[in-house]
Amino acid sequence: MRVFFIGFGQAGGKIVDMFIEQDKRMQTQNFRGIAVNTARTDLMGLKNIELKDRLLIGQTVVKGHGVGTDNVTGARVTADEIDAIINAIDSRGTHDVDAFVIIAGLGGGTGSGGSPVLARHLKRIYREPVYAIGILPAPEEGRLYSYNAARSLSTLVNEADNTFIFDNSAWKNEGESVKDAYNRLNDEIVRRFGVLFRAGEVGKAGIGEMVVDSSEVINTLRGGGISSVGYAISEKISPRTKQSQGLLSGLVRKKEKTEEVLTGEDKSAKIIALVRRAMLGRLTLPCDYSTAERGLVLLAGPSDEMDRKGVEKSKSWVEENIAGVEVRGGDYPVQSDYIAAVVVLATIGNAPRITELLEIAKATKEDVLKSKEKRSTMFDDGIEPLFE
Ligand SMILES: Nc1nc2c(ncn2[C@@H]2O[C@H](COP(=O)(O)OP(=O)(O)O)[C@@H](O)[C@H]2O)c(=O)[nH]1
Ligand SMILES: [Mg+2]
Repeated sequence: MRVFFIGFGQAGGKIVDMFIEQDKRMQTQNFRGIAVNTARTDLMGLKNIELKDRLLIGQTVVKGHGVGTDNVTGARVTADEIDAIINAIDSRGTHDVDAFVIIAGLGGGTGSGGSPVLARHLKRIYREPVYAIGILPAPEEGRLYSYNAARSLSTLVNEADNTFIFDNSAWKNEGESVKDAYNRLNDEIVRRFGVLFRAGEVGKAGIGEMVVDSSEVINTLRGGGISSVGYAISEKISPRTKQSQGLLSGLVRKKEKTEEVLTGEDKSAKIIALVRRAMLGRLTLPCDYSTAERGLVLLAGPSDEMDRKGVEKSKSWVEENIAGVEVRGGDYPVQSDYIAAVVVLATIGNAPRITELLEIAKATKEDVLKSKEKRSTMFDDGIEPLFE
């Protein structure tokens, strides 16, 4: 599909920058993107998004220095300057776009406050679906980040057509700081969602066994709410094996049939194993997959590694394991030495990390209120103030 990315805030901008980089490297034209921020230095740090596609907002309020962790200000300046943001998107072109994807770290200020506001306006203006990829903060970043993320997420889920979650805390290693992990985490994000959002694009490598098109991605995400994504990659497909297979099939025509049957089964088993690994491995948001309403299975790799039966069987396996019965999927060829499998668990019913986040946020809110009360009663003992 063709995706228009909007990177909101620092994390969002960096990740969109990487999607654009991937599109350049792969010489495809599936992705378009802009970055929006209140901090000038964050925009300057980007490499692949063109200068004219980096939009600084809130200048009259924060003078290019960013809103810090104040997501209420982030939301306000976004609402105030929504016309400038929409203009920037329009001038980049939207006529051939299949979906909008807003990306933001939900624990900060600009992306946290701005992305739900932008989602609401995009939905009002365009007919195409508006998705979000929201990044959850790690608890070590402090309670304010969790509080921000909980407020942002509960708003975003109502505005976007579907919200994918990537949980920083589930992905950073023990003992590693979140900041040190950013590059690696962003790489993980771009790989997974790169495969997902390229679904349905016919590249140089030909047409798949079971073609998926963008409407299948869109139908999978129709239920809204929160979704999580699994991913697995095969071992490197050795070019030698490929060559000798080609040679064999050319030389030994009569034997070909039996060999094809064997290779077919091998291929199929390989695909099923890969899809299982994708769903049972670490998800972008760790969650109970059995609560997912819908599923999508995507395979990307060299066309001679693809197998219709393998795709069908892995779809059935996903269907047996999730709550709902709708599992879509297919494959698309890419020139690569690997096969990648993506499983989208759409509209999940339960994720411990979200529950935890909401609890932290509730406690934080109560503490904020209590400390306000304390301040107001402390001087409440009869001393007259200077003025009322
Ligand atoms: N995965 C990832 N998370 C990030 C990155 N940069 C910041 N974050 C996280 O995103 C959240 C918001 O930070 P930031 O994007 O700087 O806020 P904003 O600029 O005010 O929108 C925090 O929880 C950060 O830990 C990044 O490059 N990758
Ligand atoms: Mg920042």
